[in-house]
Amino acid sequence: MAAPAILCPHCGDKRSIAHAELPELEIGHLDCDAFYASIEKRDRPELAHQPVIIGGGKRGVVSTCCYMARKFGVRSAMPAFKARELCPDGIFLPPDMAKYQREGMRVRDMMRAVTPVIEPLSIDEAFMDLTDSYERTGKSPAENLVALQRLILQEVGITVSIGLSYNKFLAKIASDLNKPFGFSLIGRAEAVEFLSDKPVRMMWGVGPAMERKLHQDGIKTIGQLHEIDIHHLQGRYGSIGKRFYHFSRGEDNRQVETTSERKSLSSETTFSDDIADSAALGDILTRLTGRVAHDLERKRIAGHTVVLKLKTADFKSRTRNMRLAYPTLREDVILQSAMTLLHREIDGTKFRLLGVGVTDLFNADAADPDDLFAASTPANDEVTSGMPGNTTTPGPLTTVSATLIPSQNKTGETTPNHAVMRATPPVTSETPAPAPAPAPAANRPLITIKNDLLPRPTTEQLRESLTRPYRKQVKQPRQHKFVF
Ligand code: DCP
Ligand code: MG
Repeated sequence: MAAPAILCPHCGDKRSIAHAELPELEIGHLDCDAFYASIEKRDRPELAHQPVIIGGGKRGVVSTCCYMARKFGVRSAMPAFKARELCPDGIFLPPDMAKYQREGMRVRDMMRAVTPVIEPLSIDEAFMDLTDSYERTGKSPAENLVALQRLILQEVGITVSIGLSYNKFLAKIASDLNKPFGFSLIGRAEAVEFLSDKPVRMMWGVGPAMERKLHQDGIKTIGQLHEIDIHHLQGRYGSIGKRFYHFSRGEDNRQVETTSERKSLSSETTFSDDIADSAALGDILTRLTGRVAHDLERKRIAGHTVVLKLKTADFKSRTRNMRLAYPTLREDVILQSAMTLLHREIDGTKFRLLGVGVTDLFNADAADPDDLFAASTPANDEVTSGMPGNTTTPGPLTTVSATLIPSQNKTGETTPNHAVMRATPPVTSETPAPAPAPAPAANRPLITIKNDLLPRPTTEQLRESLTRPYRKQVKQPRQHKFVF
């Protein structure tokens, strides 16, 4: 079965695709071609036949370039001076991020019209799950994708490349096989052979460090991994070793996860000049954290883990996490954790990007239990929780006996709750306190806890309280065969 033939906008050739498994391939990956450059060329038809290079401004790095410029050897992330040497007649343009965001969203909306199950990976690419293609549209996934490719060309005025396969790993590889304006398929029948001579770097999760390690072990192709026992791969490379085993067999059971399942919320900024100074970075972090907290409040969600993201002047990414004792949407708590993470990274290195966010999301109702922030009441003067000041309206109170674990850091100072979970876990139903010898009743410390918060919810209960949009969508795999 062949998809409808369409004309290539570059050479005018008729294009057609055929594959024995075509009706069964249901996972698509779409990636816009030379995205920023294509948008600029669209908007300036006089540049249609010129090599266009985006970037190379103050920072001096190429963001991307059109395929014509690539013929001269110009590439993304290349220093601008090198791009100028390779392509002296190239047209260098500054990026217009707002425009690219807008156009990226247009493409995304068009994808969503084909299937609601899309998983964006970046501004110009996304996975699409077309499992319900026949039921929804009466057409095969391939037919719908070819129509989408043509529609994006007509409506947005840029070309995109599409890969279609039976899983995400292969769909993403396929979309890159025949750029620009490509449409490639990888079926079950040829997957293993196709992968056999491909470089290990092609595998999802293999960056420069893992590639080096594999090369040192004499493994250059995915086919070589196919020959190695799973236990050996796991022993040598850890959990990713298991993935190598499956990838080399063309196997990948990751689902296309829709955007309705928000996984994190963050804010980041790229500086116009690289920064190493601790105070300057701290100021920026404070501002970004304010934005994150504001968004959390607006969306009524809370994060259990604070994430700090840095990119060094030479483009090395550093991501640092701190798991909190409880989900929070409090700006001060997020900031304190993020600052701790930031200060560990300050060593004179110059950074070009700083970001902060939270992940491991919960409904705000499950966040920041009031007792952690409740001040002692006049009736319970002996109560000390070691927590910062009261932020809640006092409700009906009950007093319970409890063993108080003072929250102290290494220097003996009392510290706020969230950032010290590993060192000194607070009393929870999941982390029962060790039972020291009982203190005399008169000296026994008390914790004041709001009545309606007892007993403390378990992690499972907290998770259960997630609102629907943030809960992982479990897709039922489509049945291909029936047993009678
Ligand atoms: N980008 C960037 N810096 C990089 C890589 C990419 O600013 N080092 C930006 C510019 C790209 C956009 O992200 O247009 C999308 O990235 P892609 O990797 O998809 O690259 P292109 O779409 O430009 O080209 P391709 O046709 O190879 O997808
Ligand atoms: Mg692209």
